[in-house]
Formats: sequence, structure tokens, C-alpha cells
Amino acid sequence: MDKAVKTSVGETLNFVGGEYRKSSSGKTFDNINPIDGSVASIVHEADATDVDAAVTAANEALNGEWGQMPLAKRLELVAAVADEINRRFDEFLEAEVADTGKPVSLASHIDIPRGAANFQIFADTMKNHHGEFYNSPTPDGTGAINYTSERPKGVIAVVCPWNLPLLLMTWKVGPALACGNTVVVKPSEETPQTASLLGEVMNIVGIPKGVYNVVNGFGPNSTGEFLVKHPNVDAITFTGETVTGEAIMQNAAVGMRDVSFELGGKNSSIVFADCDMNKAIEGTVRSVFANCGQVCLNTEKVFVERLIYDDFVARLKTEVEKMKPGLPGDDGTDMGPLVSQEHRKKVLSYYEAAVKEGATVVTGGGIPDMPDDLKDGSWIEPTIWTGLADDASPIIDEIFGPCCHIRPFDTEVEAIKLANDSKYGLACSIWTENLSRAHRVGPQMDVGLCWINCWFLRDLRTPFGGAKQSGIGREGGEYSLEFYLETSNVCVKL
Ligand code: NAD
Ligand code: 6OD
Repeated sequence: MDKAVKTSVGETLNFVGGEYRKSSSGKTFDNINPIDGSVASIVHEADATDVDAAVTAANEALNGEWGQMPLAKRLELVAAVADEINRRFDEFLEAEVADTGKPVSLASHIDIPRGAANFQIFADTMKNHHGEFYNSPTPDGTGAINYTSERPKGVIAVVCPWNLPLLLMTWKVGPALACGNTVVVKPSEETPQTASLLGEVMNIVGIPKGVYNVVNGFGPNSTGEFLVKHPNVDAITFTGETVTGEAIMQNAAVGMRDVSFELGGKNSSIVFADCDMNKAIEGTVRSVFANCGQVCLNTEKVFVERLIYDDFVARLKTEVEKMKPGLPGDDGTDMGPLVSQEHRKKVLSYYEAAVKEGATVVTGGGIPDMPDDLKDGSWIEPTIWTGLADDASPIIDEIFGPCCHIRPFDTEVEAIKLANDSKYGLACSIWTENLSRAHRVGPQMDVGLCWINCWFLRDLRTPFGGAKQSGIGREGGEYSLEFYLETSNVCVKL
């Protein structure tokens, strides 16, 4: 990819019934490139009429060719979407990088490959999926058989965040389509381009019109709210902030629509003195700072056993100070900007709060000095703090930026208690070479995902999701199918 910042400004249209459409109101908004504040694309904002057209198209497709299509053919098309994304890899990469500013090295290893894999894995999962069968005794001795029958749930609203736009959207659209549903996707207003581009892929592959629809816009009193309130939406899958999940859930309650929620986190790492220090440092650098701290799974609280605490803090500081922010395509770049100026304001408010609440700033804490052509980007320094109280706001709240607090602990019991002390329960990482400790501590973590001696290592068949206020339900493999299929029991008296 070109090393220069993308300068050509295109339009991001809605995709309804297999066609690209401008908004019926004529309203547009700017999609800003966070690298330099330039306009990456002009986005057409879908109003209630446009949302209604998308939901209607999705309903018609359910009752048309898509609904009648044999499973084998459907899965062949879903797998073909994966192949076509891979064929157009560079276009997806360019769009994702322009919207997010993330390094090409990251997007080309995680975002785009996973965008494709999410279709292939669920085509495979659905191919191997089977129902249940029971031979049941009856009082008269003749018996009965029971078997499950499954059908698509219907029209699924897919509401997405901006941090891993293609990955997180396809993580829902892949299984939804494999199960025979149709979707209306509402990408984040910050990162709309790859969802729109996926419409071209759907048409080229031959996915029937109306199966995949995209409506662009904002959340409250805008496209997102119109979509989740639409009475002909059968279920809602959402990834984003917990407070947004609460608002969506209230709307989902009307008509008793099912929800699948992947929400916020405040994730911990526990580093025991018996860890492999090199692995723990390398893993912690990734788990705190990957994607400029904008992964829901990122670590923001690090607990380190006192015996190795000083050494750990010093070594992490050395590694973090080597990190280089810069243009996405430059070889040396290992950190992009935050997604927007607005998000930077939020993260900086925590940088200020940390100092006010008594933190020692080990490194970072502000805005890096960038060259003139990048000054309008949303750059921020990777930051480490120590010395905060357990109830300080940067310890309690999800910040979603490249920062962490490091605190010492003395016993295993204390570390588990500190790490679990949160209203969130998404993920954690444990660093230890002691096998017994690993198996003892792992299951005690009050989270949906516990990594031992690793972070963000994914097998797409495993359950993914959060405990407490980090989510409702699980995604991945058969867990996704559970949400996207309506299961009935058929009981036959013999
Ligand atoms: P957000 O909640 O602000 O927005 C997510 C989406 O919801 C956007 O498309 C937005 O337009 C839409 N939206 C907002 N209000 C709405 C409403 N009232 N009705 C319908 N739609 C509405 O989240 P974000 O800032 O885009 O993403 C960051 C957050 O997402 C963080 O909290 C992060 O932890 C979380 N996240 C969680 C996971 C996970 O797997 N648990 C993954 C990624 C991000
Ligand atoms: O890897 C995944 O499947 C996934 N859902 C990752 C979520 C990352 C959150 O930002």
C-alpha cells in the first residue's frame, strides 16, 4: 500500500436491496481520517425511510430466493464471500486504514484476514452442525421420538463499533448468513467504508439482493435507533459500549426481540514472579497497546507480584518508549492514532484525572510531537502509571486508550480479588510458568475469556463474550449458531 495518507475523497453510500443508494434526505457527514484530520469519505446518512427500505428488502429476501435456497448452495456462497474479500484484500485494507489510521502491519495481519475467515469458519461450522434426537419412553409403552428443527431467526440488526470495523461486523454477518438470516448492518459513523465495500462483494459472489444491507449514520435519534426500533427486525446483535447496550436493550424489549451483546471491559493482567519475564513483557506490551489501546480485550490494569515489580515496571517502560507512532504504511510504525479527536479528548481526560488522583507517570501522559502534516491527527502517547488507589477513576472506568496502571501484590488470593474487582468481566491474562497455579487461577477469574501466557490468541470455535456488564451471550462456533437459529422441538408419538 502507498505510504502516503489517502487523499482522494469518495462517497460512502448505503447499500439496500443490492443497490448503492444516497440518503433520501440528502443528508451527509464527513468521515475523518484520524491520521491527519483529512476527509476520508462523505457518508450518506440513512433516515427512518432509508432504514425502513433496508428492513423491507431484508424481509423480502427472507421470503424469496434466499429463504428457498438449499443449505449447500447457501454455504457455498457464504464461503465465496471469504474468497472474494481475500481477492480484494488491498481495497479492504486501504479503506480500513483510511477510516481507523491503524498500522498496515496490524490491519493486514488481523482485521482483513479475520474479515474473510469469519465467513469461511461459519460456512464450515454450519456444514457440520447437527440437531438433537431423543427416543422417549411413554406411559403406554409405544414411545415417542423428539428431534430439533431449526430455521433462521429472520432479519437481524447488526450494530457495530469502530475499533475493528470489518472484523467485528463480519463476526456477526458470517454466522447470520450461514444460518439463513438476512441482515441490516449499521457500521460505526467513524468507520463506515468496509461495510459499504462488502456490498460489492455480496453482489459479485451472487448473494441474492436484500440479504446484506447497510445503513449509515449515528446512534441516538439517528440510523442506529431507527434500526433497533424497527418492528420488523427480529433480533439485534450489538458490539459497543455498555451504556449503548442498555439503550438498545430497552428498545429490544418492545416486541421481545432477542439480543446478543459484546460490551465494554476493564481487563486485568496478573504477572506472577514465576512467569517467564520476557514473554510477560512482550505479551503485556501487546495486550495494553495493540491498536492504540482500542481493543475491548486490551489490558488496562496490570498486577505484578512484588518480588519482580520494580524490574517489570522498568522493563515495560523501556519497551513502551521504543514504540513509534507514524504513518500506517511506514515500516517502523507500530502505533496509529486514536480513532477521533472526540475519543482523544475522553482518553486525555483520564490522563489528567490520573495525575490529579495521585498517579506517578512512569512514561507518556500527553500528546506526542508529530510532524506538521500529521498535527491534526488524533495522536496520543502510550502511557504507564503507578501509585493510584484501587478506587481511582482510571482504575475503575474503561478508558479505551493506550495506557495501563501497574500495581504490586503479595499473594495469589489478593491478585485474584483485585483483578475481579470490576463491574466488567470481559478478559484477563495470567502470566506464570507454574502449571498448577495456571489451572488454579484461570477458572477463578470472573471473565468470559482468560488467557494464560498469551493474549488475543483465538480459535474461532470457542465461546467469546463477557461476564457481568461486559455482555450477554457468547459468540463463536456453535455459540453463534445458537443465537442466529430459532430451534423447535418436534415430538412424534409412535
Ligand atoms: P458505541 O456504543 O458508542 O457505538 C457502537 C455502535 O452503536 C455505533 O454504530 C453507534 O452509532 C451505535 N449506537 C450508539 N447509540 C445507539 C443507540 N441508542 N441505538 C442504536 N445504536 C446506537 O461504541 P464505540 O465507541 O463504537 O466502541 C467502543 C466500545 O465498544 C468500547 O466500550 C468497547 O469496549 C466496546 N467493544 C466491545 C467489544 C466486545 O467484544 N466486548 C468489542 C469491541 C468494542
Ligand atoms: O476476535 C474476535 O472474534 C473478537 N470478537 C474480538 C473482539 C475484539 C474487541 O475489540
